[in-house]
Amino acid sequence: MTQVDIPASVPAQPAHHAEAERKWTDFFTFNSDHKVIGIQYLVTSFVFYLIGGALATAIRTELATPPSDFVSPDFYNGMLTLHGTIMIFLWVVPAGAGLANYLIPLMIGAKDMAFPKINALAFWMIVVGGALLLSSFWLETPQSGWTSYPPLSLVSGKVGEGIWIFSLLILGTSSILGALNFVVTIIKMRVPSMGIYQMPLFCWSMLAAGLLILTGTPVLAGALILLAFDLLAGTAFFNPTGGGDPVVYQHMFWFYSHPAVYIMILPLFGAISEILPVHSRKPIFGYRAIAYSSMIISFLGLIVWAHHMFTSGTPAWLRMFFMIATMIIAVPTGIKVFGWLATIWGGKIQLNSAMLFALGFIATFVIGGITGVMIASVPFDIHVHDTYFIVAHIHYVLFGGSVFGIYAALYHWFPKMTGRMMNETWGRIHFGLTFVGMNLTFMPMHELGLLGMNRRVAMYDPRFADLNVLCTIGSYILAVSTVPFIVNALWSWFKGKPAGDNPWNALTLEWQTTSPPAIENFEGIPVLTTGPYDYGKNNEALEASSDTPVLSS
Ligand code: HEM
Ligand SMILES: [Cu+2]
Repeated sequence: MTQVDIPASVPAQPAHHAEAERKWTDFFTFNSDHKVIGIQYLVTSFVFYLIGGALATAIRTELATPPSDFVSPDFYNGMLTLHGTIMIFLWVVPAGAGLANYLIPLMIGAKDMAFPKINALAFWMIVVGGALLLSSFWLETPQSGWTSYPPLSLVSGKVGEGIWIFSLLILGTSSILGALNFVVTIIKMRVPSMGIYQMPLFCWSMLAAGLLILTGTPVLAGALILLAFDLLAGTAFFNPTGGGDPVVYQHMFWFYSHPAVYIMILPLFGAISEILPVHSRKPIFGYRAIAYSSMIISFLGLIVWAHHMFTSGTPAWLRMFFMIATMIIAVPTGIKVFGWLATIWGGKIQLNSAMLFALGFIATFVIGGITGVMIASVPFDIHVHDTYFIVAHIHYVLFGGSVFGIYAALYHWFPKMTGRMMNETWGRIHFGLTFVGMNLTFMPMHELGLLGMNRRVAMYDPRFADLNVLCTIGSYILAVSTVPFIVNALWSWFKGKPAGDNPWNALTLEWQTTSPPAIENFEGIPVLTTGPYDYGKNNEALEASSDTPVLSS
């Protein structure tokens, strides 16, 4: 990164210290401060993670033995549908939005998001959509999985399916409103001294994710509205008994839902790009390559959806196109991974909890990426389609790529958000249990899939029993692993060691204000005096003391 010239005169701004301190009750109101909203998103999505995780544990308990004996088959389908839906739409996507809300204005030196009220609205829509979805437990559970393919979804119960559709429409709208805010804020509200190439990589990845949300989500909304008409008004867009085409639904659904994996992972790619340089005290390797690769991933992500439909009667020539396009995504992703490895290579690595989770993120995500290239290959996919190999792949990508990344980000930015440090010993225990539990749960599923165990089943052939026991033990370890995190987070929030403003000696702007930041973030307009990743470059003093100011106000 190059040094940025300091403008000769900076307009004076009144100080904001006079404003009142934050009250805990603020978190239960329609508050438009992006920091409150960020924490609201993070806490709410974590609660949904616990609910989705409890369902996963129940699913694995059913699958511990071959017969279907723990819950009724209908309830099993309901749990499966809700587990997938909650994990994706109420945990990973909103957790990314929470990080973005908290960090973007701080990282670019802005006072708030571009549209603060819309921002608050987007958050509260998550609560409404989530509550609506959970109400299905008391009314009727949706039965047709998180993909809700017709014709099954048109015959498996109007109430449950209707709840599922409307809750997803609310969550999708929330996501669009959030993305609008991220994109406009990043483009319009950077401090004058921050050019697009002085922007932290997290902002680049949110720009890419935001554009993807704005392109893909309306198509999902279209599919859901048409599905609602078929379900409730007797039209036949997708209903084959009336002449509709169910495959059109699959196209529309995956046009959103394939990019959705990048919507989930891009924010965490960004977070990892922030965390690695700080905790290895080295500049990021290949800033522009990592920034552009986010944009390329987001474009390619939009043109590969039909790899989910290799077995839905897709003609061979079209399969070739989608196979090659899918495999090409491995290139920009590989650029990121090699950039990260080159960043930590030879660095002064601090193996704290944030860094452990970041390294766990890379390790597990790479495994999911490799199985991704395998199933992108048409002949292999035809063999493992709808088996546990796919379940293993989804979870390596989404657990490895999302959950590890979210935890890494929470440990890294917790001191900024609360002004206190988290306990490292408990953090390491949390990491160890999560890493072992995750691999024990999902690694055997690769073999189960190759042996031919179907996904989405409550009972199976007894020859699969041993491997399933391993998966179930792993899932119990995962359930237990959240306990040290919850205890640590709550305890540290109130009683943890005070963190100071910049405990990691980081260079990005969010660390150059108080922890937690004042209501309008900075006193005056911050001015950049160093690039975001200039560790060990022209500021030796920074390495020595945490209080060296790197910006003036
Ligand atoms: C907490 C640990 C987790 C466990 C033990 C777990 C376990 C499972 C199991 C057993 C299934 C059923 C597979 C089947 O029978 O078809 C499943 C499905 C699914 N899981 Fe998880 N899961 C976990 C976390 C997650 C996370 C974090 C995500 C996403 C962010 C996720 C996303 C999904 C999705 C989308 C499906 C549906 C797959 C399908 O449609 O076949 N899971 N999970
Ligand atoms: Cu896909």
